[in-house]
Amino acid sequence: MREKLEEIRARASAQLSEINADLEAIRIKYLGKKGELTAVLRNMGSLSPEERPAIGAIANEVRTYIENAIAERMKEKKKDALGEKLEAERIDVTMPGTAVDVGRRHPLAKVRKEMEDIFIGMGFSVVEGPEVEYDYYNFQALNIPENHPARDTQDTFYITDKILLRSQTSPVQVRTMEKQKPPIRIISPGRVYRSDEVDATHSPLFHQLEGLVVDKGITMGDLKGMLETFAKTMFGESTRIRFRPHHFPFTEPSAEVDVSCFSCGGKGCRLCKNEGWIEILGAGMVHPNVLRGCGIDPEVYSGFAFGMGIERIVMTKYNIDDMRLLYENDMRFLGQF
Ligand code: 2U9
Repeated sequence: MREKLEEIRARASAQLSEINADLEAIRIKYLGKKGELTAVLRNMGSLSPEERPAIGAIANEVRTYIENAIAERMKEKKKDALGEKLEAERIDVTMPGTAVDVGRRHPLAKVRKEMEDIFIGMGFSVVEGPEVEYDYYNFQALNIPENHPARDTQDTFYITDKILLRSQTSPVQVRTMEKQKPPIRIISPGRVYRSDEVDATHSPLFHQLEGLVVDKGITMGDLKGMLETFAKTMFGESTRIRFRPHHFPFTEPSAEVDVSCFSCGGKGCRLCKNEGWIEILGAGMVHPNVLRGCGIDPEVYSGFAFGMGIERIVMTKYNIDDMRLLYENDMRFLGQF
């Protein structure tokens, strides 16, 4: 039996030293319930009482030997596996990386935010409102009754006789005046709609930013000073502004406002079409009819309002000659801003 045990130890040892030794199979083969060593131990009963302790000691020693050898090999295998993993996952930090496409704001959103920040800095609040509006808020409350010619230049999309897509963001100011007593100092940016054919300078959907200030003693001088500050912040410190008389139904007096060309400084160039000036917005003193209609007494309060197309500002600022580029979502174009 002694020889049998030694033979088992030698065989197990040889098998365990093979490179691809299946450790679990070896464990079962020798130490498992039906294993060879277990079988030997089970036969101990056939030995004489004198022989038993010595053989038992050897059997235990062989068991410990095999157990330790298996544990040892297991450790080695784990170490090898880790080494292989590290080798396989080795990173060459000198290889050029894969560039990640970083998103950015659309130029319309970027300029809108820039404009909002300038007005917020001057104490304005940003107010938004519905794009689907009542005829009343879009036209009548703005001193544009039925059959007024301004309804042609601001023709929009009708949902019913009385409900339409707003052609300007002015309804937001009307709603604010109805709800809130002066002082009022708000801007309302957002989408507006016009029944226009698409071309390089027109789109049935575009964006406006309008502003309104109502308080006691507001004058055209306040409007001019505020717009000058806006123009200098938006287009550069050396920018000047100029008012040209105009007519809007909702303001009186009204003006169209130009900024000195920020490309040539006013001398005349391609950007300003040799004018030296670029038209950027319309403005005026809020018409008394409009104030009265919103429950504000024009004998006590006065106000100014202005409106500008955000597309026009973006196109001027970045020298873009076709408005459609702003809506086509071509990354080759948008990636430049
Ligand atoms: C209220 C009273 C008056 C807003 C104004 C303009 C002048 C103007 C145009 C600019 C280019 C529209 O996008 S555009 O085509 N807007 O010229 N807008 S004054 O006047 C208001 C607004 C609200 C209650």
